Amino acid sequence: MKLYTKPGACSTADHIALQWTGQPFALEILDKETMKAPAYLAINPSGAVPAIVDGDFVLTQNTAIMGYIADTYPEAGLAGDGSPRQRAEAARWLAFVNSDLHPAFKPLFGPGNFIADEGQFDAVRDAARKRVRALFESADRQLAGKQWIAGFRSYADPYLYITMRWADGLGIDLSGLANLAAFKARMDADPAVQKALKIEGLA
Ligand SMILES: N[C@@H](CCC(=O)N[C@@H](CS)C(=O)NCC(=O)O)C(=O)O
Repeated sequence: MKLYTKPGACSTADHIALQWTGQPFALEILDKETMKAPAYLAINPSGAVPAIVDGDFVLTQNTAIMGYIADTYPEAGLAGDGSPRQRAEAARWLAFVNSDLHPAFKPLFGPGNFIADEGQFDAVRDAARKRVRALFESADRQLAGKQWIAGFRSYADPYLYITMRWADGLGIDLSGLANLAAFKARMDADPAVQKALKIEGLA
């Protein structure tokens, strides 16, 4: 299995998930130019990461890729113990990160994609910061008394972790969210996380 990633992007979450499996995999690290070059557009015409290629199977979309990794290596427990309930919990929190939290950052990364008037960029960014903070508050409540967002370690955790790194980089106020801070510290200390970050040049 080969993963295409861009350092620190949502694809780094898949990289961490693959490291957690302990299984061999290949990695291609892209940048903003190679992501839009013909060789990669042949794999993902939208020029976005992540993508994986496994033999003749090409897969895009982060949640599908996480599911594929989890199903390929069930012993890693990335979707829980295989019971319908744990699979649903893992999928629920993966969806929370991919469908709610990740898109909430988009106005911060590119306000011009949401409004043409540059004079309104700060207002768009402020609204996005509030939305992101509210979503992290909800994750913090979920993490009360838990080490991992689904209640057990799953593929949702590295994706949540990557969004926390984005929040750090953007200076989003996460003060007072102690459960989330403890989660981030746990991930920062994880050897597989450190390995993935080092390989992507982020450590
Ligand atoms: N719906 C896609 C979104 C993936 C996505 O937004 N990827 C970002 C990086 S986190 C990307 O590659 N954006 C295109 C770009 O940076 O040009 C998925 O879930 O995989």
